[in-house]
Amino acid sequence: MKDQKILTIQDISCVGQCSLTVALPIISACGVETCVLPSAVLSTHTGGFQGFTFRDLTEDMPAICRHWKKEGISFDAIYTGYLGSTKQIDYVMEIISSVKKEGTPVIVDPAMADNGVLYTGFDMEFVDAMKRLCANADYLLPNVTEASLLTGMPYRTEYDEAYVKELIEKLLTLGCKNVVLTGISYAEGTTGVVVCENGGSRYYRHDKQPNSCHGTGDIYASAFVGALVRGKSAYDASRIAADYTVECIRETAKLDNHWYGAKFEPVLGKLIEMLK
Ligand code: PXL
Repeated sequence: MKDQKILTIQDISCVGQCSLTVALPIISACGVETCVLPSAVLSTHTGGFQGFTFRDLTEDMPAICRHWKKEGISFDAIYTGYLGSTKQIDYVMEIISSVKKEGTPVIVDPAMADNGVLYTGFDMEFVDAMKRLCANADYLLPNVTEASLLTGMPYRTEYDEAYVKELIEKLLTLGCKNVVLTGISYAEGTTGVVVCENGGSRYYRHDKQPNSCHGTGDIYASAFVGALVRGKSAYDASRIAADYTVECIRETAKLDNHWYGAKFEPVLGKLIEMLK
């Protein structure tokens, strides 16, 4: 295996099975050294807990980056997720350009919304800043809500291939190179991902689980990044990430009331198998 290390930039939600507490174990399980730049520290995630704490780490970022530059540190992939502030997005773009090498893929999960609404604490100014970050993405991984916010298209729960095609075309005009659009369902009982790579588009469909879980976007993006860095094509990485996410949702459904996240831990072994 090549000696590769990646950088992921997203928050630490101390409790909640999302962002860094998901990305670190999943990407590490893929056999890839995972370095982190925490964007914020929260007591829990913002999706259903009341009164969470939020420590914004925006102003720590420039000094961290200066130190890495002094040490000559660079990364083989950079993956951004939930970011803490609009100003932070500008810092993140500077960090990306200073620590990437030639050929380092940049994966952007514009983690800011789901089910038609922005997460607590975000506004349209944040969305506009996220559009600028998207221009730096080799792979952009939005769900339909995020794609509609980024493109200005109406959010729909029922749609056809023409709507999805237009979403992707408009996402590409932001300047990203490739798009993996998640949670695309054309028929009851199935869902999937549309992978648009190098101008070509393919759909990977799988069973839709009756339950849904918080944090599956982070599970998906982390498994995608791990598989991509392990040398899989974007389509194969998308497929593996989708199959693994389904396993996590199934595992969660075995429990009565695990509402705040998905049980990704017991099925990490399956992800490792999928990479073989
Ligand atoms: O899973 C995305 C996510 C990450 N981080 C925080 C969140 C959320 C979604 O709600 O609140 C803090």
